[in-house]
Amino acid sequence: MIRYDFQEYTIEEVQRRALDYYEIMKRRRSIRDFSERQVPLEIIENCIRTADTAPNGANQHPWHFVIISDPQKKQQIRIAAEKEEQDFYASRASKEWLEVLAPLGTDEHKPFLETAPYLIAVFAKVHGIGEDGKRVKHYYVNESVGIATGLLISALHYSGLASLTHTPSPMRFLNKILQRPEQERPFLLLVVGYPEKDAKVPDIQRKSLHEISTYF
Ligand code: IYR
Repeated sequence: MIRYDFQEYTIEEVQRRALDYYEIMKRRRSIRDFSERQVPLEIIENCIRTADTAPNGANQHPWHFVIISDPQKKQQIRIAAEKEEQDFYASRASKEWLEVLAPLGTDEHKPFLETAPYLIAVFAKVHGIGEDGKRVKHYYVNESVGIATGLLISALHYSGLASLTHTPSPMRFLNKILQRPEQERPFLLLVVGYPEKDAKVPDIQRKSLHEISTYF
């Protein structure tokens, strides 16, 4: 064990920081109208470093991030994703599912997969591989990768970039295109960049505190 270097603030500072962070984060929106504006790779790398600070099962870091900026790879991903999405919107999604999606205005066209400067494919390592080639069990994989992805989205937004969590389903095609091993399960595809000048977002509201919480 080593001593924890906790950063202490006065309670007034803590109050201000909590509010400041909320003020920043409440402006985050998932966007679908991306511009082609380029973003330095270093920014993406630092946000991924933040993701890797996530608490995770047995400190096994059961995640892998693939950063995609190559136009050919992006095109391959778009073609494969749109194929799945065509099936999804035409037949696989239930009527109930399509009804709740309607206010978001989504469809099977995913041009942003080629327009945005980066796609980050997040993979969950379902199990590890030991030096002897045997399986190493991983713990709380979904929770860990979900938290890491949340931190990543938050870091990207705080840095000043926009993102979209995109989940073509099924998305096993990502293993093939991105040459990832079978024990890595695609978790989601994050689209990252700047919004187009006149980017539009659905007119939807967040919930109030009393709707999402209870106190004892
Ligand atoms: N994966 C599809 C459908 C979709 C599903 C949910 I749940 C959303 O919140 C948004 C979209 C798509 O990306 O269009």
